[in-house]
Amino acid sequence: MLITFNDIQMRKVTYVILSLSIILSGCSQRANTYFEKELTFPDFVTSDQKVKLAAYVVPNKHQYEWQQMELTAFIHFGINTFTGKEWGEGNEDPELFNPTDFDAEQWVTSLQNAGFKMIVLTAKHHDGFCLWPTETTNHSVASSSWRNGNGDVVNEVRDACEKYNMKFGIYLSPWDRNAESYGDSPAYNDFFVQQLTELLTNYGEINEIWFDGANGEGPNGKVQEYNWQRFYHVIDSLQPSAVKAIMGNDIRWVGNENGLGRETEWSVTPLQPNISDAIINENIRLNITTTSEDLGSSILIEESNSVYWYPSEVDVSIRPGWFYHEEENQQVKTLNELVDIYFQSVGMNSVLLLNVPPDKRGRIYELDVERLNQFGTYISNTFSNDKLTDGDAYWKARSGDSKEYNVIPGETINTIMLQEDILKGQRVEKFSVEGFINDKWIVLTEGTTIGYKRLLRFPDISPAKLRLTVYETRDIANIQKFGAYYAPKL
Ligand code: FUL
Repeated sequence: MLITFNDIQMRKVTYVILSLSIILSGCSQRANTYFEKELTFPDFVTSDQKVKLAAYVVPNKHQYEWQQMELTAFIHFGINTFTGKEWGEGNEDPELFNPTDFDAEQWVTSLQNAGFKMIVLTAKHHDGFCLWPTETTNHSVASSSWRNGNGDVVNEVRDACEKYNMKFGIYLSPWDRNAESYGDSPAYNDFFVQQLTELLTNYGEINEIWFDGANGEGPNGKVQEYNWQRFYHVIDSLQPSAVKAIMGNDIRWVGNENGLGRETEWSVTPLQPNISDAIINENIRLNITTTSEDLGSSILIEESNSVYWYPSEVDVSIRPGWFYHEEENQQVKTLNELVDIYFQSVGMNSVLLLNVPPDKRGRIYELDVERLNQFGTYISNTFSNDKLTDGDAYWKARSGDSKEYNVIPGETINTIMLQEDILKGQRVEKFSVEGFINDKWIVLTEGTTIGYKRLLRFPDISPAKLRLTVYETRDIANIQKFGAYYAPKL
């Protein structure tokens, strides 16, 4: 049978309209009525109905796999490691790049021991120096004497990740202070596409591509206009399972670099990265940016024309800078700070992207390794010890519903974990957790959104039972996990 493009489009539209009517009529037949990654509201839906429909927007497979990693690591390494700068000028001598004891396996094993599942490497930062022997420029490792000019950092990190079964991602800075063509938009876009193509073709599977938003002037004073649609197309064709982050439309920047998620963090939002005039105008109309406090409330959704599954990633460095600086050796974040960051990122419906920059040897500095170890041990000890006997039972809740859970007799708790089954959408808007003590229910903690994971801490207590109440939910809430733990004081 010959199926034309129009037939396919027509079927898609019919399918969406059918799905919409099933959801809106409250029909019990809910299978296949989810909208993967995006939904544009048809004209006929009311404001209230938009919020209900937003509850049926779900992650695509790659976004879901990314979310489940929870802990991912950033590696900032490059010419800045050797000059002590955070933003290189682009005119640095490649000879400066000379790690004396480069060991990518040490990076991977240190991070893996601490529970991290992926490494995102700065293949090129704003200074334009490439960590792989690119054909696009001489400003790369090939012009250094490291490994006699035959070195390839990207390849060594890739191999180490493969050996230890760690996922691998790439940071490729669009802003390039070395490239002569920067600011000459079509020429630089070609150059950038070639770099992207090399990275996405020669290094096996790439799981995340990170485009930051920094966009300075070119050497000629011109500002570059990036062809984002083209970059997306290259990625989607060469690495279809990679998620595109920050200026990409799969993963959203949380909006700060302090390791702090939002108290109310919706993965479904009308926000999209500013990659076209239409998107820029829509973000302006809705008055939203990556740093807005409200990116997903009902009020905002009611005003929107489309919503997207666009979940938050919290990027923060274990040190003050993104690159290694010897003078910051005493400022490696404490275990206490790292644990707070964990609760404020993974525990607030986000993925943590923790930067751990290798030193001039090309190794992660001893103190950073020790901190990673302490962090990994603390998190795994705390969360491998669930104090509830029945928290894994799947629970479907309507607004106002409560459910009781049993605590192992005599156990003390101070931490709660909640998870929604996000394959059925993010829905809970308000909940509380009570403990049954001395024949009375007392409120231990309360919150707004849950999403993939929500962690809450409160003072030590030894209740016999817990009660979870879902006060408000956009549709039936699918609670996949309710856990109670004891997190030791630090
Ligand atoms: C920003 C960059 O300007 C910083 O140097 C760093 O790489 C951070 C993660 O992204 O946009």
